[in-house]
Amino acid sequence: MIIIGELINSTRKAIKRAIDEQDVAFIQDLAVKQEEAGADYIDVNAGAYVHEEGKHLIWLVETVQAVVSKPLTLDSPDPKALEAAMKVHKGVPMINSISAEKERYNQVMPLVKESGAQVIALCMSDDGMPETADERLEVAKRLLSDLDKDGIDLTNVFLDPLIKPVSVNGEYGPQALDAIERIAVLGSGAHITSGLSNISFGLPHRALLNQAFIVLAMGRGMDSAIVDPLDKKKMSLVKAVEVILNLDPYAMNYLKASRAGRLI
Ligand code: THG
Repeated sequence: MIIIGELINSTRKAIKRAIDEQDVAFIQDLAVKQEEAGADYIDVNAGAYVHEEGKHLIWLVETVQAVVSKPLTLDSPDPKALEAAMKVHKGVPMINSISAEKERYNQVMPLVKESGAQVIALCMSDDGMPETADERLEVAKRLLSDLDKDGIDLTNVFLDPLIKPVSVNGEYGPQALDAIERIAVLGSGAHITSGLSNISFGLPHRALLNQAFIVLAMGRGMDSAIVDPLDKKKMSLVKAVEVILNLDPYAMNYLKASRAGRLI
């Protein structure tokens, strides 16, 4: 599993405060903790600042990269903010995100192409947010075809089926899982990721629902997730599922995590 640590997101109150007060130590502590917990990428999001998103995203990139070696996931729908953040990012980042919306696709595509960055592609088009697995699959196929035509190596692409809360509609769980499986069996070479904590929005014991969902989604072919990596139970379940799906030959990683006292 490719884990993208989600915690440095300005929609969270603590992060908004830290950005407002330019609290370097707070952001850096959270970055280091996520890397130590096993995050492969650290997501940074300054979306709470409508007019100054680029400026704050640059600050987040510089602040986080001063203390971690893992690449960052630049989380913004705004091509200008992405471009500004990419200029200061050391090494190749992941872009979060492109979509099948015409304007966004055309504006973000050159950034992906020129940089060779990895990119999250949202299963969303100008027709809006997809409801059913069928709709997600159609958008996913179109994205794969367009990205391929534009010369993007599909192994650098992370399709995001867009997870919606089961508290809003009971069918959103099954529909998301079906979409994951049907995208996985296309065998395109692209990864599948999602901001899976959306699944539990509006219900108590959210961590429990997120844990259940990540196990089910891995079983259907999801190989990446945008999550809170400080949740030890979830990270332990990921390691256990990797053994069961034979994604961790000879349980090497599992045994290593066990010896290091990281499993619960
Ligand atoms: N897909 C992609 N990117 C994404 C998302 C996605 N980026 C943003 C989001 N969804 C994933 N990241 C987060 C980050 C933090 C939280 C949830 C998702 C979070 N939320 C608390 C809540 O909703 O209750 C906020 C509470 C607080 O203030 O701390 O922590 O789907 N490609």
